[in-house]
Amino acid sequence: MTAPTATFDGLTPAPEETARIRSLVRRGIPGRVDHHGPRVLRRLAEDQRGGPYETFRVRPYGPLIGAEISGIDLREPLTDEQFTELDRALLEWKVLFFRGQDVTHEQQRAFASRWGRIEGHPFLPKGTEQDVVRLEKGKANPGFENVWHSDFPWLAAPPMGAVLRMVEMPECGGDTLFSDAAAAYDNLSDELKERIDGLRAVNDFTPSANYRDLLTDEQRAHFQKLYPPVEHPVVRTHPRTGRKSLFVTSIFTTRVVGLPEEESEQLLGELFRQLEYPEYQVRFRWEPGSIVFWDNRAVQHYATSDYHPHRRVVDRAAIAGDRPF
Ligand SMILES: O=C(O)CCC(=O)C(=O)O
Ligand SMILES: [Fe+2]
Repeated sequence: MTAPTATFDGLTPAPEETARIRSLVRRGIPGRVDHHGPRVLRRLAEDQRGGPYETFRVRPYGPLIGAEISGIDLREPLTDEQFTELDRALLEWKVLFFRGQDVTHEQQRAFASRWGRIEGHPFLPKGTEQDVVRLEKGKANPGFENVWHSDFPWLAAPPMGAVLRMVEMPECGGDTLFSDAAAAYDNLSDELKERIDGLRAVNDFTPSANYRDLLTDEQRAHFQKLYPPVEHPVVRTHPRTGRKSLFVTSIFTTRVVGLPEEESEQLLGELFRQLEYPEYQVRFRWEPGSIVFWDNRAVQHYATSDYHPHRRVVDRAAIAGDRPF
């Protein structure tokens, strides 16, 4: 057998065509794979301690992100030892899953409050009754959180995390996915890391609210005054672990400060895409009694909207956070 040559079948691309495709791929053309093979999957910062844990069991769902915690009853107040270890587990795994927890609204609030003040939804009136917010989906109100995002990056100080409790499940579907934004950063080329170092971007709720028709014109104007567009770093540093992570969100980040529009769009597009690699993700399949606690400084999430017209109801306690740096 002789080896096939470039002209043998008329299909093998000429070397210059191969070079053209390679260069398109390197520059990140949507839909073309830009890198395959091993990825950098660092779960911990160099000086950060992971397990072992003594007050509960940990079952990782993958090597990088997401672990199920068992042997702990969330109806009871956490002991200091449990709190300290859960806090460490959250930093290690970025999202914690609990199953079979038959907790009340109050117990959910008490659990989340160990990490800080509970914040209601910025669009709802303030008041303790509404601190734990109910997200109710059904026939007339399909799920729309099916876009990669972190919560409220358009606030000056977005929440540090959220505790979400399943209240009413569709028969199937309605999974929630989480992506490790530090892994998304770690895997950028050195060239790209250098390019985005120190850049800031504008974050604004308006595009998503416009898109969803969530607010009347009057309400939108009111909230725009209350929550004007805010600048945050494109790469944020986790205040507890020191890890750097990508902090741009396709529905909320409108532009990179100081770049012409086209360049800003191209750069943001490339960054948004980084969160989509399955190696950085975990997908949670809910059950009745499931509770999920995520670190909003470390992950982005995506709630699948595949169960319409069925009902799906969750209660969410968001925990106050600091200004990203
Ligand atoms: O319903 C979910 O699984 C998550 C929805 C969401 O994006 C959120 O609660 O922040
Ligand atoms: Fe969310």
